[in-house]
Amino acid sequence: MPTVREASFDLFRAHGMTTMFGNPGSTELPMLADFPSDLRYVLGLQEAVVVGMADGFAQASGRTAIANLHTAPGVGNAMGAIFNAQANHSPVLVTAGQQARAQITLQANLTNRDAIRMPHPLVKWSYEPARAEDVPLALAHGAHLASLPPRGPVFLSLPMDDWYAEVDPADAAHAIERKVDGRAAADPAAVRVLADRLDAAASPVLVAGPDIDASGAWDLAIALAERQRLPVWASPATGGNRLGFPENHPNFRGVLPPAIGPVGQTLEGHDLILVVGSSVFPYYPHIPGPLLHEDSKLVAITSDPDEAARAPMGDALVADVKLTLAALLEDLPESTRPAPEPNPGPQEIPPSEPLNSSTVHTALGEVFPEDGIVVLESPASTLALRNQLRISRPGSYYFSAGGGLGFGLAASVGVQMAQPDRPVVCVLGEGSAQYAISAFWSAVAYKVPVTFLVLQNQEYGILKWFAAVEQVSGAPGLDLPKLDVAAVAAGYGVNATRANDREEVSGALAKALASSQPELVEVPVAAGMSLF
Ligand SMILES: Cc1ncc(C[n+]2csc(CCOP(=O)(O)OP(=O)(O)O)c2C)c(N)n1
Repeated sequence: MPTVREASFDLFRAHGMTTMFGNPGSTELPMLADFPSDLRYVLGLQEAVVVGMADGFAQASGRTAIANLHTAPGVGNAMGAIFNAQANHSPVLVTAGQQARAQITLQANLTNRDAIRMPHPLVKWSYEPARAEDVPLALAHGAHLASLPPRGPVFLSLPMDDWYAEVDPADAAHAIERKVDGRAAADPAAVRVLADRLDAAASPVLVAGPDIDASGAWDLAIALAERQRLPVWASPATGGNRLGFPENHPNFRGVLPPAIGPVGQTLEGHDLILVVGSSVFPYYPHIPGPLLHEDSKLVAITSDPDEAARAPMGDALVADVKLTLAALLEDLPESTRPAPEPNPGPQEIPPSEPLNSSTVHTALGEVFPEDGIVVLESPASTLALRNQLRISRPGSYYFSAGGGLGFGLAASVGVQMAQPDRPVVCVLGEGSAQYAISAFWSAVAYKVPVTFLVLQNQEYGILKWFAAVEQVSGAPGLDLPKLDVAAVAAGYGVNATRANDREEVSGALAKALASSQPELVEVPVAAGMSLF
């Protein structure tokens, strides 16, 4: 009879989940005993890093990733990262060890006494199996659910003595073999109606969201925009954990502002707004105004029923984004509308001393490889990076839709592990780097050759900008003098250097990109927001 452990590891293999991110404690050791050589364990030194790495790995590989945490305190440490994973629609199977069954009721030390409730409301499903022999089936349930739309994290609490129990081989084989396909196509009649509305519209526009990339619909979105001559806006950066459209394409207009009034104003003049693969909309901050101009109608295509249901305006079609765009294209003729105004491309940034973040991103653009990937967490320069780099290939941009800092540094390690043949550049503010700082250790330990670019503006720059928007003055805690990330990274074993002018920045980045080790370039930059 196979043990729970043997059956569970066979299940992981069957799902292609052969990389496990974790931070172990005594409650996890029985699971990890005699760890099989065909699986890979990636140690993170704090649980937020473990889940952040798994989030990046899941998104960049397109497969469910495992994050194995230490009972209640480990889950507690990971909560911010689990929040990010649900906002990113990232399929992560989070497991945590639990006290032995015989000692849960008496609440022995390390008992996660309300294990199932703890990660709510951030996970799609939270469970502790009723019997030890149910663990493989529960893991299968979790792995399938995490990868079904809307993708997202699930949680399993696993008592530490369960791994030795025996399971019925036939039951285990069923659990291991099952495949569940989650791509659901839209009703053809609804697609036909949408195609007719789009074709009949006088001035339609496309808003491209992250699920275009996640569902593999990149080329279809381009084909749709070109065939229907649609100008294209990226969904607001706040919710854009991935890009939905090439930002150097002639039809691309820019990134939508994230607040209610400005979104409505920006889309004014369009009688039909087609939102694909995004919520409507990831608003922030609160700048009120009409949701839409009175002459505008909106239709959203999303695989997430909740996104469809909670939208404050417009119609929605709940279905797989890729299948729906493919079906829509079949029903749509070449439009005779005039082509949209051409994309003006990046703005020239005048030289400044110290460097402006936009100039740093221009320098990055000069050396950024064709197949490069950016993982971004540099809040005051998010738009500058988007505007200067104009990333234009699928699977090339990752950002935290949840906004919880700590995603960027950790996720970049997972993204690079999932895409070992593509160069990954992780762009961080020096404040953001602190929330997952020990991910530098994992990058070094597993020789993950991320290029870290740290912008040192000695402040929480974006919060000063928010303070102005919110008309708040005199708030403490917004300055970060002399935070030396290069020195800290060096302490973890990262090759770290500083660059002070544009040539030094591009030179140091080119060198870092050519390295097969993690490398860090820290650049002192001017305070304030960089928008272009
Ligand atoms: C977990 C978490 N804590 C706090 C915040 C609030 N917050 C948003 S941006 C920011 C400052 C980030 O500073 P830095 O990385 O230096 O970037 P800058 O704004 O200067 O570009 C903070 C603290 C957050 N988003 N997430």
